[in-house]
Amino acid sequence: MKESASSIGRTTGKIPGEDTGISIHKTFCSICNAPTHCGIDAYVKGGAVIKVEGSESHPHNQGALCSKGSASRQYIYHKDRIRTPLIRTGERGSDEFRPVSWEEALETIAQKLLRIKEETGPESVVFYAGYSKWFRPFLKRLAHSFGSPNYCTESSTCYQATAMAARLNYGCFGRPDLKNARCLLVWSHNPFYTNTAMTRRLMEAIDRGLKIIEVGPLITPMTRHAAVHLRIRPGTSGALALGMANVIIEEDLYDREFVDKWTHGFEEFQQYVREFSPSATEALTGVPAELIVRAARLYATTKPAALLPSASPTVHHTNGVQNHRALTALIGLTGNFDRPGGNYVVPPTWLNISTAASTREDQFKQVRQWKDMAPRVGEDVYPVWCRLTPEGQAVHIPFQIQSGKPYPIRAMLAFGMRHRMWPGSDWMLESLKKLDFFVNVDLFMTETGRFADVVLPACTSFERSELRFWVENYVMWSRPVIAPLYQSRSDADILFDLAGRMAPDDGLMQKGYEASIDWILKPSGLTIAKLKEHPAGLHLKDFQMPPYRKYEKQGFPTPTGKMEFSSTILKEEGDDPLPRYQEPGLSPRSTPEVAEKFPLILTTGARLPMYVHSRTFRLGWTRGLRKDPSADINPADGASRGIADGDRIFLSTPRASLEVRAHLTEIVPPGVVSFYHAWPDADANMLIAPDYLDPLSGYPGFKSLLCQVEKI
Ligand SMILES: Nc1nc2c(c(=O)[nH]1)N[C@H]1C(S)=C(S)[C@@H](COP(=O)(O)OP(=O)(O)OC[C@H]3O[C@@H](n4cnc5c(=O)[nH]c(N)nc54)[C@H](O)[C@@H]3O)O[C@H]1N2
Ligand SMILES: Nc1nc2c(c(=O)[nH]1)N[C@H]1C(S)=C(S)[C@@H](COP(=O)(O)OP(=O)(O)OC[C@H]3O[C@@H](n4cnc5c(=O)[nH]c(N)nc54)[C@H](O)[C@@H]3O)O[C@H]1N2
Ligand SMILES: [Mo]
Repeated sequence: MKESASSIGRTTGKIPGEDTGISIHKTFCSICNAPTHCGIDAYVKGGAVIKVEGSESHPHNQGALCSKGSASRQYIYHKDRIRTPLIRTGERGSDEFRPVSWEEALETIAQKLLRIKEETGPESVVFYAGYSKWFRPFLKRLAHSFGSPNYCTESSTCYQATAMAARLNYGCFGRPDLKNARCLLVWSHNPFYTNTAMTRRLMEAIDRGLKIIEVGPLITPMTRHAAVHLRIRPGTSGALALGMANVIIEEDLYDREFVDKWTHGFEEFQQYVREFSPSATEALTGVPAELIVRAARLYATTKPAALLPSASPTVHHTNGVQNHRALTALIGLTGNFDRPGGNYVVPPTWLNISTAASTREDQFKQVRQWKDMAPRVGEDVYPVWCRLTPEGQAVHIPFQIQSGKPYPIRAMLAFGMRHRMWPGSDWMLESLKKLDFFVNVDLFMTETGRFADVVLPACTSFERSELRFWVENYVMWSRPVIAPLYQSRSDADILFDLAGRMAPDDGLMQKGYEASIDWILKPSGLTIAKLKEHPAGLHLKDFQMPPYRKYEKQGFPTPTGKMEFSSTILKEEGDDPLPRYQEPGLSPRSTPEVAEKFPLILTTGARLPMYVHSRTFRLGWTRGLRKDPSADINPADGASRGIADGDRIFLSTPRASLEVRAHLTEIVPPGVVSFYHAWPDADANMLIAPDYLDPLSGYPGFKSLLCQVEKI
């Protein structure tokens, strides 16, 4: 029934065939994040995409497609696409550019960057990638071949701090083994909005009896499936995790054998968590003590149990890394590390996506050792970050541009730099203006691009070839379904062309894009030639997944060879080795004097289903779903301020004030305001100071500060 209903719906009007001139090409959408990209069937006629559909043959999305992917045609054919390479002729920001040839643009970039390298050293040039991941290995390779340690990315605010916390505890990290888990502790993650294709497997697991514990201040589509929802005050994840550990240890529900044999620093940890009795934890987090106890028991006694954290909400706080260490400590405490149904360690294959196949991505990227280059941006301020994260700390770029210390930063070759994503976004922009030379490569002319000296047009995933793996043990080498629009080119082509001009000694990059991919793929036995025989993608059926409990043979890749409740690295660096809880920098408890004027807690950037950062605001279909910048406010907080739903309000912090609309909703708890971060006409990051950061990772406190709302 279902089959035929959907196929009738699917064939009306646009039927592939010789008579209609329509053909179907397999590709994938890359509007959101690499691990969650969906397979697409693109209907092409006369060199144009006339329709897109979720690919039923693709194991990741199995035919489904979200609101963003469905708007792919509006994305590809948007009028704001940059059409030619551009060189600035007017003042920075004036939007006066002259169209130039690729040859002129690339030669200008190469000459200018080589001159800067000669004058002040290769480290004066930063190589930067925004949210896009697919070309990053080539960008990092180019930076290192050029001699600069300063490969920096948007991951200076996303994911890497969670990886850092897990590395401090375990030396590595494991993904939830959903297939075998009986309990899932979902900590600040809303896959229904942010990882939609995964939710089918989640719902199947729930139907099989999987028990869900949800942690997070907001009500999400997950909440109604959760056995327990712990609605914390933003910024108190660490305290909650320590409170759960308290119950698990006091009630003797922890895995004694694992803890005795495989952990370091348990006594100190045990001593410390005594402070976090259920009632003390309730006072800090706002979660009723009885629910904390219930969740701790459920997680510790339902075996096996897995933790599903997110890439960012637990670390977008001034206490982020220690927060995240506290919650990942629960995995070891309950003996769920690298076990079936727990958190399973599978090394990444490509672009941080783990499958059964292995590649040489790391060797390809890190072509020069850190010790053979100047220190990275931020290395003096964030040494732990730099020990554990193979890139610079980009949040420090504006500080170093402004101070010139320890050495000047004079140029940036950026792919998708958007200053609005950084805390104190005006400070990032002011600093970029001080560069001698700034190049930005993007699909669209952006606010940041207007300040660049050279702007280059990149193309979409429909117009290029790329290598992509999926966790379902699936791989694809995509082929362009249409030629690049206007004069746009793929980022990889741009990078390999620049390598020819700027890194002539890099023999592998000189051989080109496909030769480099074949080199990277070598350990897997795959080649581009073989992948081309499978244009819809290839199942890695004959590949072996790694065994569980690898630590029993190899130990943990930490300094002690054990899971560390007390971190050797943090101790060496003079930081607190325990996952100690600290209040957010701005909170009713830490700064009561600020809270008098700004009594509400502000969390920025909780995701909306139809927007991905700045990407889909331009598209009529997605924009129509939520038109105006609006702050989610609990009806009680609206009522006490005389604010009705839809009213114009000021959303203010001690740093700035924005005019937005009130969206009264029970999704946010009383006392909390939630505001999306990337509205083109109301920039959340103006509200946040550029130095409101976690001292260990440098991550911004995007998700816990203080604010007030007021009717205009
Ligand atoms: N549609 C869409 N999908 C996306 C993105 C997007 O912009 N749009 N962005 C992608 C990116 S880059 C990322 S990093 C991921 C993020 O993906 P998610 O983490 O899934 O998304 P969020 O909505 O940021 O946060 C999830 C939950 O965290 C909780 N939360 C909010 N504030 C706090 C807090 O202060 N403390 C704690 N502990 N929890 C809090 C809320 O309850 C919220 O529902 O999504 C990716 N997917
Ligand atoms: N206040 C607040 N700020 C936040 C967050 C928050 O929660 N709150 N979240 C943070 C997080 S987790 C993240 S990941 C960042 C994301 O922040 P950004 O990196 O700014 O994310 P995007 O807007 O998706 O992408 C940046 C640019 O890349 C361009 N682009 C898209 N595809 C391509 C491509 O294939 N090639 C090239 N060259 N360019 C392309 C886009 O058009 C866009 O202009 O924001 C961070 N900032
Ligand atoms: Mo992110």
